[in-house]
Amino acid sequence: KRVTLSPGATLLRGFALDQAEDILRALTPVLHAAPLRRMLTPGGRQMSVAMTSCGTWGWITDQAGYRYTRTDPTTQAPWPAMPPLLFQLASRSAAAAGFEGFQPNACLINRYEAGTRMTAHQDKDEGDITQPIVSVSLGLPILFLWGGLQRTTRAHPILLEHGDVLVWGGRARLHYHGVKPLEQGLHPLTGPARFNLTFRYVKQVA
Ligand code: MD3
Ligand code: FE
Repeated sequence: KRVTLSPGATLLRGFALDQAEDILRALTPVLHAAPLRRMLTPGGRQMSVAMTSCGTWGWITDQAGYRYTRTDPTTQAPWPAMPPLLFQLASRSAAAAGFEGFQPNACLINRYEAGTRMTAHQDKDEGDITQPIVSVSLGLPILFLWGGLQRTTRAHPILLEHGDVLVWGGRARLHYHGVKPLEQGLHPLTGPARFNLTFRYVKQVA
């Protein structure tokens, strides 16, 4: 089922459901090569979500700021390659939402446990806001908070469940968003956790 949340924002309910186990299997070697870690915000606070990346570019934050890098600062190695299954899922999702030819070169992997949350933010480090972002939710459900173009706009809660895919482009690309703290639970495939994958196209001039 396809739901338009606002111009540019499409929820593809259950789009990744039949591939969920294969996706999680493809993530295992990635998480081995680039372990999940809780990074520091530029303000020096530890993020509550554990993150890592695969693809040409990975997103990091530390006391110097937010940015995309070609190497993982914890291993000094290039980020692990994006598994083709993930690339294809992201590209097919974008096309299903009207964004043909999406070729993500970064996949951010977020792992949530009970109490993990993400405060309202914009995703604007990619250098090309004409490209959409595709998000895939796996495991425990969470309340996603979808705001407006200003931080103060009241956010709408949307329940994101296992297998749901969201595509954000066009006018929705710079909307503020976050998630409520994850509730405790146990999922047959992910145990006490929720994984969120976000696929991006990073355009770097340097
Ligand atoms: C709306 N992740 O990784 S996914 C993030 O559930 C992030 O882990 C959340 O926000 C999560 O940056 C939300 C849905 C999402 C992702 C990117 C967006 C919504 C978006 C970019 C622009 C607008
Ligand atoms: Fe985000």
